[in-house]
Amino acid sequence: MRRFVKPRGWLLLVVGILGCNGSFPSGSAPSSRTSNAVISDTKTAGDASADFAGAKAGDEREVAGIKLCWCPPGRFRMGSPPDEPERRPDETQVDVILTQDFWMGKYEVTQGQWKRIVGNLPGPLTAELPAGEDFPVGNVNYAEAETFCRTATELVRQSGDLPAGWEFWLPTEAQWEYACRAGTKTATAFGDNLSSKQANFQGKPYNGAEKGPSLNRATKVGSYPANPWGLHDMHGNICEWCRDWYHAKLPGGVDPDLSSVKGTRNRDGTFSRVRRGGTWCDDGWPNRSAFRQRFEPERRYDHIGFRVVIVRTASDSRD
Ligand SMILES: [Ca+2]
Repeated sequence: MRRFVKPRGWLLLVVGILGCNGSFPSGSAPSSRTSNAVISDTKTAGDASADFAGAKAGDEREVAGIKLCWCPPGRFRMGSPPDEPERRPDETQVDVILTQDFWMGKYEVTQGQWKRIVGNLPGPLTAELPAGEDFPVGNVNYAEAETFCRTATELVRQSGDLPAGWEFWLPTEAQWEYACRAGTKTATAFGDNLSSKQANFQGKPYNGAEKGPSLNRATKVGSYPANPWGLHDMHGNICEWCRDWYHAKLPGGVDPDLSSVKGTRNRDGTFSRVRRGGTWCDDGWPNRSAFRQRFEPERRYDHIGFRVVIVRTASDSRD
């Protein structure tokens, strides 16, 4: 299992602000739905990997042919408020602090990237998921998505394009929602409603938005507007695997990572991982930033793919 590096000095300041239980003290909790807090990062002089880090939210770089956007450390309120239309009970809000900045894929992983890094596509194409270098990978199970991350890490280690202490991985659920929100507190990164002119989903708009097209299939990644940090298709197109096991209660606190903690059982006794973001075959409401879905890690579907993060790790070792 990946081990995170120890939080750096400024975390002490954050914990001091938030209190020992990680909750925001009365009066300091975010009250408007316009922005979340981004904590200014201070790179350690002499840090060998510092040059690899970004400077501000949305900075871009490319590694292994994968474009990435910088997500700074910060805190945010994960989940949806009680008055958000169409919200679900498993979205009860928690406060989260992410001490570790990270790179996140600007786009969903594409078929072209998969073929170049891993080889044959992991599952069949369909009428709704047609072939195309710039179309997302679908029909990929959780282990295969992990394999992509591991293989990409090894590839760029050899080429020297990825410094020690950084690895490709799937995002945690908290990282995913933090990046999806990109500083927003509204139901979506584009506001409190969503049109299928803004994201690839079935045409029924969310919360009174303008009606748009219903493609009922995947599109090339990046065909819809980016969120404030430069990330495309966090809402819609293909749904995205997260690293965590599904827990009915959202993980809060500091750097939550439930990838090794099995959570809520399915009716048949199995467990699911989390997937996020809605798809071309959903209506508008499941494309909200806080919407959560579960899926057993062994299974695959054409409308489920993933995007990568590059995170700081304590070592290059994995379990
Ligand atoms: Ca997506």
